[in-house]
Amino acid sequence: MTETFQFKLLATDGKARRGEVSMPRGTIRTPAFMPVGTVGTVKAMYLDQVRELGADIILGNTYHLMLRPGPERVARLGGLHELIRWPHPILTDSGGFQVMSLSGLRKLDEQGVTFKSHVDGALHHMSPERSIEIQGLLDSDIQMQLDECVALPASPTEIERAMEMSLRWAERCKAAFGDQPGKAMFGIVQGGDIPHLRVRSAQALAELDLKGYAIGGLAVGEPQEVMLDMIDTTIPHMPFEKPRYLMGVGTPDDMLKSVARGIDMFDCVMPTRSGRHGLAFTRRGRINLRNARHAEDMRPLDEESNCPAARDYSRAYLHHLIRANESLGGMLLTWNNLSYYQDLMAGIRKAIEEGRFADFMAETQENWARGDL
Ligand code: PRF
Repeated sequence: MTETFQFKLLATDGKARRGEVSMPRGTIRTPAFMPVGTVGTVKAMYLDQVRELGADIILGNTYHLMLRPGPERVARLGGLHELIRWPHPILTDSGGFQVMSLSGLRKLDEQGVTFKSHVDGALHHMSPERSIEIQGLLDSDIQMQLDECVALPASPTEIERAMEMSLRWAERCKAAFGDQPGKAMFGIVQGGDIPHLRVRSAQALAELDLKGYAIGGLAVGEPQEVMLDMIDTTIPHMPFEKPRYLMGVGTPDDMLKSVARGIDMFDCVMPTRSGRHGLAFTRRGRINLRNARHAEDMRPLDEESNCPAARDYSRAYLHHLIRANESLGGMLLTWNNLSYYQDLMAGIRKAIEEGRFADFMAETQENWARGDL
């Protein structure tokens, strides 16, 4: 642990990187997967479990927490870490993306975004400065700039306008954040699926000399190939010595392919949300526990896993729990999925350290392709 926010590269293997992001609340081993704890809970999990599975950091959402329980209240209660009993680092997303995907009415202009709460319908305004103020009240360790993420497909004019405004918002967020040595504010590269806009965004953000950088605006409706092309286009223009975070990604396959291109951090609702809906991620690919073929299958998901949810419970029971809409079904599958995601990241880190990332990636993909046990 350190007094100041730092990123150290420990090893590289091709473009893949093994590193450590250190800050007063702890060290994040990268490549890292950050479980999503939108409203101050990683749904269906105890945070002690989340920690035990190997998470060094979790994510929270400015949008949700500003509506309920409210940032000033969280601050009075001692901050988010204290409230939710997670003393390790927390990254908060700025709110722009969630406003786009969740709130009804919204108006977006240079000043910020006006939106209608999905909780009680009240009107709220969020400027870049207010987003940073809220993230400060939450006492977030890694704060994200306010940005505008455009869903694809979109017109070049629209993508460029949103990207340029996000750049101006990055400057305002940087000024609002000021000098906080133990924390970080990350910029977010936008630019949709247009290479020269991605380059422009990455270069302009690099000049702001922020402590880390995210790639946003991907996994928003485009094919995986386009996403990977945009990562390849963007990364050469991002500072080598700073952490790179691919927002809202992804599947295990997305993560392997992105690590191979130089990404250090990920977050995604996939393991948690799809777990609650009956989908299990395993060494041998995905298993949909809703499917009738599991109804009398007494085998566990994966007897070789060290996660009890994967090793000790029958598929027949998991199928029953999911079909009956029982909370334990979602709890067990979320546990299995987060365990799978964290084990995958641990495997990736070890492979990079040992200079065999390409082989690890090929073997992992072969196992998925072989299909269920
Ligand atoms: N911006 C922000 N959060 C995000 C995204 C973005 O573009 C994405 C896109 N995949 C996920 N979360 N602020």
